[in-house]
Amino acid sequence: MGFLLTKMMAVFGDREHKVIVVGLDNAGKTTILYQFLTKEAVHTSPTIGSNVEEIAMGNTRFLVWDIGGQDSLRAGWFTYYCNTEIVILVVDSTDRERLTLTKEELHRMLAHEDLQNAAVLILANKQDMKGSLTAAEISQGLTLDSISSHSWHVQACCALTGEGLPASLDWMKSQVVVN
Ligand code: G3D
Repeated sequence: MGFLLTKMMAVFGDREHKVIVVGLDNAGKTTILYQFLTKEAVHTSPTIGSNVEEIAMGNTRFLVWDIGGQDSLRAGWFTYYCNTEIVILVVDSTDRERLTLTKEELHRMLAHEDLQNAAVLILANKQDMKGSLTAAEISQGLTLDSISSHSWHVQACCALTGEGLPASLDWMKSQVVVN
């Protein structure tokens, strides 16, 4: 009976998938979430909390937590990890100086046991800006190739226009369907 119920819930998508959006301050987290809500997906409920939104793509529903990226808030990221299926790491592709700091935060995060089964989507944001690093350069800077413990994907995007975001959502959907 339990199995049947689980199977039915999977078929009808009657389950929310927890997503956390992380990244340093000014990376574009809030702008990306806003794009998701207004253009790429259906906003199914008004703001649940100051930083939680539910978005839906067909039968797939994501509960998205936008976590602040300032120094004082980064220490508390781990409190959001439990049951997270997807981590979206937003990177300001023009911020070369802080790429190493982003790399350290990413690898620290992935070492946390509560994120053992989470997939990671790295958004190389602000591609519209002159001199921005490409997705391949961001990938190299974050040493993504060294990550074998988690499913990951890097996507170039521009939060202002929404470019790259539909592909991101498709990847997110593929991850929760797989799991
Ligand atoms: P955060 O939530 O990660 O702190 P925000 O970041 O979403 O508040 O974005 C920080 C600033 O970057 C904002 O500018 C926002 O408009 C800008 N931004 C976000 N994404 C992009 C992008 O893809 N391209 C460009 N050119 N700018 C972007 P302001 O001026 O409001 O501080």
